[in-house]
Amino acid sequence: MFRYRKVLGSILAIILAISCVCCGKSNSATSEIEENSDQIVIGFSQPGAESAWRVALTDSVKEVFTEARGYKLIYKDGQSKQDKQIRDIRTFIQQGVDYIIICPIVETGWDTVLSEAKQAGIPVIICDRNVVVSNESLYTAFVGSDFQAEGEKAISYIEDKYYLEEEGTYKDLNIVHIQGTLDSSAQLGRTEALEKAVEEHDNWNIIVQECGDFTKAKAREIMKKTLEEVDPKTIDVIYCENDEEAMGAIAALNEIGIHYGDGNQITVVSFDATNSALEMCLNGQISCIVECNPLQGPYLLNIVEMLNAGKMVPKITYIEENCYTKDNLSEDFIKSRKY
Ligand code: GYE
Repeated sequence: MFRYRKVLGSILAIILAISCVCCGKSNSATSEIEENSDQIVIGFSQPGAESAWRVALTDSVKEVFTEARGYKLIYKDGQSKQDKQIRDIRTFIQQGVDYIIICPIVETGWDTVLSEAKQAGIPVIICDRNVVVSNESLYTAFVGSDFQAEGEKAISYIEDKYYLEEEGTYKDLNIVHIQGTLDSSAQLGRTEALEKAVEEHDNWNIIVQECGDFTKAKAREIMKKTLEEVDPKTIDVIYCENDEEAMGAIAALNEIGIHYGDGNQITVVSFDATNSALEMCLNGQISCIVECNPLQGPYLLNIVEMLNAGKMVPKITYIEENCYTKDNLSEDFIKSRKY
C-alpha cells in the first residue's frame, strides 16, 4: 500500500516539479519527502503552541516517529487557525504521506478535508481533541483524553471540599469559570462537567464565564477585569480549563494582593498537570489539578505499527490520567515527570 502511494506521490511530485520549473518556483510541498525512500511518512498537524502542554505533546510525537525507526515526520503548526490546519492537511495529501495525525483545534468543520484524505487512501489518526463528523469512517482512530471525565474529577474534588457534614449539604459557591478555546473538545467536556454540577447544585453559581483560549495572558485579563467588577470576598472557586489559565488568574490575584489557595477562601482548580503548575499545587496555590497527559506519542506509534502490520486498531484509545492535590504530590515525584 505504501509503495503504491509513494509511486503516486512521486508522479504527482514530477508533475508539480515540471509545472514549478515552468513558472520558475521551487516546490516546498513535495521536497519535504525524499523520493524512492522506504521511510514511512507521517504528516502531523498541530493547532499551535499555545501551552506548555501542547509543546510536550509535540515533543512526545517527535520522539517516537524517528528516522531510526524508519519514519519521517512532517510537522505543521496551524498558528491557532482551523483554516491553516486544513491547508496543512491538504499539503500532506498532495505530498502523498502514508499517515496523517491531526490534533483538531475545534470539533467540527473537518468533513471535507477528511473525505479528501480518505479518497487519497491515507489513514487519519485524530489525536488529543476529538472531531464530530458525519461519518465515523472518515478517520481511522482517535487517541486522546476523555475531557468530560476530566471535568468530573475536578467536580468531585470541589464537592468533597465543600460538603458540609453537619448540614448534609454543599456550601454556597460563586464560581469564576475561565474556559479554553471555544468549541475544542477540551473546552466542551470540561465546561459540560461544570455546568452539569451547577445545574445539580442550586446554590452553586457561575458568576463569570469567559474564554481564556488556554493562554495565561487572556486568563490574566479576564481575572483582572473580574476583580474590578466583583468583590473578591464573594469568589469561592476559580475553575480554569488549563494550567496556563490558572497561572494567568493567579498573576491577576497576586497583582492586587488577593489571597487564595491553602487556608484562604478562594480555591483555584486547573487541568493538565504540567510541572510548573504541580509546583504551585505543592506549595498550596492551586488546590487541585486534573491531569491531562500529553505523552501520547507512544500510543500513536502503537496504532501506526498495528496499521503497518495490517492489524485492526481500536477506534478510541483514552490516555490514563490522574488527579493531583497537595496530598499526593512530592518534589521528587514532580522532578521525575517529563512535562
Ligand atoms: O489542556 C491545553 C491545551 O487539547 C487537551 O489544549 C488539550 C488542551 C490542554 O493547550 O493546555
